[in-house]
Amino acid sequence: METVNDKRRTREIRVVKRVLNVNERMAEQNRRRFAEKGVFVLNVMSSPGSGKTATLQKTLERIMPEIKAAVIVGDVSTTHDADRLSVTGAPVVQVNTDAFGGDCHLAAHVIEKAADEIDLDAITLLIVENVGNLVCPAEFDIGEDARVVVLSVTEGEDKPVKYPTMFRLCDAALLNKIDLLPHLDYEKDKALGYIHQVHPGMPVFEMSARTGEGLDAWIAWLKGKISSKLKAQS
Ligand SMILES: Nc1nc2c(ncn2[C@@H]2O[C@H](COP(=O)(O)OP(=O)(O)O)[C@@H](O)[C@H]2O)c(=O)[nH]1
Ligand SMILES: [Mg+2]
Repeated sequence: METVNDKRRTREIRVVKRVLNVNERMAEQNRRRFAEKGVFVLNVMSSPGSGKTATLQKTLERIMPEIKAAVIVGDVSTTHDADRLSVTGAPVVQVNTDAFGGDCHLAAHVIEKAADEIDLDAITLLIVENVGNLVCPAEFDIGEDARVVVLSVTEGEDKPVKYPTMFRLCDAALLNKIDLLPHLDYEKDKALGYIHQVHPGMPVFEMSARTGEGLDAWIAWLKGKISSKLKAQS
């Protein structure tokens, strides 16, 4: 027998599915648009404070101007991250989700509008710094070519198993703030074990956005991804 609660649950599931279907269609449209323009899109996700902006600052400093890049950055409010990223010289569009209900993620239609503010003919890499959250952003395809999750050593070892969807769907993980390891009782091997339990074989780049350690391997991986997409298209 279906209870009132069961009916309510069914209705909620249908609504969620509908929202996600609409998002998937929009994401495919974005993907076609970016492919036509020869733009590689990287979706960077993590919990707040793990070092997305710091990592992107250092990454942009190293890859530009060889790779022409732009950034869309999402936060509930403020333009702090856009201010920090603009210093690199890359065009930056800040999205504040408090204008539409304080969403904890960037949906595909938001990326479509934000991309209108960028000259896609002038770039080969569009980086999206998603809203800080290990749950919602993983659910929303935005039309990206690669997804990475930043995980810092100050967050504890078990986040990959607590938030497995994020780690399952990402193509690589950046284990950030390794400069702090001497001051912590963080068990790095335990964290790596959890990551690979959820996503066997996932590339993990141990790095510090503060000292620059480990950035070369991450950047080589990113450049490899960009050139395989561009080669496959030409
Ligand atoms: N010690 C250390 N601090 C870092 C590192 N990366 C980021 N931080 C600091 O962590 C805080 C949050 O970084 P931010 O880039 O704003 O994180 P986001 O919220 O993920 O974009 C800032 O105070 C950064 O300076 C790192 O590799 N080592
Ligand atoms: Mg940030």
